[in-house]
Amino acid sequence: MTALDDRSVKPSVTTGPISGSHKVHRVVDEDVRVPFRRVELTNGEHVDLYDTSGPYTDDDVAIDVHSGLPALRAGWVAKREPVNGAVTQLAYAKAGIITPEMRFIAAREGMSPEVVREEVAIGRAVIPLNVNHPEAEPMIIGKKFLVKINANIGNSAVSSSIEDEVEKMVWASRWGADTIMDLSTGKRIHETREWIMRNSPVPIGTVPIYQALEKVDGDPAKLSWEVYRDTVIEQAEQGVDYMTVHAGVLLRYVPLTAKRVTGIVSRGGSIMAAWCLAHHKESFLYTHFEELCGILRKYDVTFSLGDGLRPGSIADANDEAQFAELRTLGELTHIARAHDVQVMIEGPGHVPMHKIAENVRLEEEWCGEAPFYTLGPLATDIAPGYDHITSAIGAAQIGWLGTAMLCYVTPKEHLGLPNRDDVKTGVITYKIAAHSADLAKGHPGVQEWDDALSKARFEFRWEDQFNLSLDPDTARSFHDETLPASPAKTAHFCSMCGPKFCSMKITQDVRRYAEEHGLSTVEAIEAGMTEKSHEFSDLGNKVYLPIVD
Ligand code: IRN
Ligand code: FE2
Repeated sequence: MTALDDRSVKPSVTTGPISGSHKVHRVVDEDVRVPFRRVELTNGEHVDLYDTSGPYTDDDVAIDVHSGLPALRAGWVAKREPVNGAVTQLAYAKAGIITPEMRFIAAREGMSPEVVREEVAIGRAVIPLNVNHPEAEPMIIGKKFLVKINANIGNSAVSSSIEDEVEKMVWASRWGADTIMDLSTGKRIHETREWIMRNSPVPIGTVPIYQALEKVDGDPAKLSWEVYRDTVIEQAEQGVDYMTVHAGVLLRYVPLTAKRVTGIVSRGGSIMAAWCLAHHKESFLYTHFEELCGILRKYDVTFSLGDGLRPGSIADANDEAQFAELRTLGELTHIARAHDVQVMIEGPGHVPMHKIAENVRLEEEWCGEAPFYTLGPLATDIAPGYDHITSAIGAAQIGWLGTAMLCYVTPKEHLGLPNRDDVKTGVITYKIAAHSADLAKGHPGVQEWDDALSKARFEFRWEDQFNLSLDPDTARSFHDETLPASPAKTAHFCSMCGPKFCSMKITQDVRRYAEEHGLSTVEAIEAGMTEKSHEFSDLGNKVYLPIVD
């Protein structure tokens, strides 16, 4: 019996299109059909948006979570022939081979397959897809491509169930999460992950040291390379696409954190630091790194080299401990690449805005431009309850500077396990940061979405404005709060300024006046002003006029 046969587990997941849009597929060839979310506009135009939601948002969707999603890539994986003994995207890319995954990604990103191959070959991009996760739709993480976002889910010892976590996975990808990390540390870790893997349309990441720690009853000193290795194999067999490995937390770096305001805040980092100190030995993740490469290579699992010494406060940003670890991650990147294993690098954390750029510069220099994947960073520490915002400020900037994936932070950060609503808030907040970064980078075609929305707004096509927004449901419901009647959805004003003070309406009136009088807009404004000023003097140049009935 597999985990999914367990009928006592009854996940109920959200299905059906996001309001105001429907799924379309761009057919590249007989193998490759790339999904997009199409928003049909009331003026007859449409906008196609990048779509991470998988089959859950198909029109006539019939999802059975007990059987899992269709194995989209099974045929591609089956046809793979090893090159240099490896079946990884990196090995193929280096050998000049364009895989079906690369073709899929090219169509999804609007880039040429050759650019995709090149970026993977030089290690500046990764395609995190385990051969055992055929349900996932191919995606790429790299600075030349759209900035991606990751959503963390997972239960803890005190909170949440398998059902909740499966729905959070579906819910997060519905709103735009490009990858999901299952950080479960509570009960039934293996089963929870099986449910998530088999039903996830996006790549799944994990931190194997968390499960390894569960296996030794939560005592870091009892960890060993063998327990860890077996956990990695167990998870790789299940199909985990990328794994956080805190291999840069070296014994000699631990004292560098002694004077920090917040010490070691990374869970994985603190577990490894505890092990190193307990045994007074170098980290087994570091000493067995090549062996680990051998395991990841077999499944094409991507390394996400963990920032176990990331700063957990503004005071600790960019300190010696953080950059010592980063240097080691650079060393490990080159080892992994030599094994044809894909690598990305995790980054901070808490960093004030003026210290953000240095993080990107050093990561690129030391880690051979491996995709950077950062947690925010939070630009200030003072707003618990709003850390999706403090971190999105840093995330937008670091994304603009070249970070390839942003790990979301929810409003519950530092306070508790996020629920479904927090997951959506985190995802939408990070889509804003990522898209803002894409705009600033001048990524081709990205601005079309903004332009379409702004045109709809200016032309009072309210329905189009709602439907084009990242979160149509919220946009519509906010409008409904004050103007619920359907005529309001075509009215040339909203309740913010009312009919008389709407700047957009006034602009349109000016333009109409110009057209009717055969004037340019500038002339129209002048003519309109003169007309108004005559009116004013005709009435006796009085600002306050007597009321006349
Ligand atoms: C991302 C960048 N830096 C850290 N992260 C994420 O933080 C990482 O991918 C994982 O999802 C989460 C927890 O990591 P620690 O606290 O074990 O380092
Ligand atoms: Fe924090």
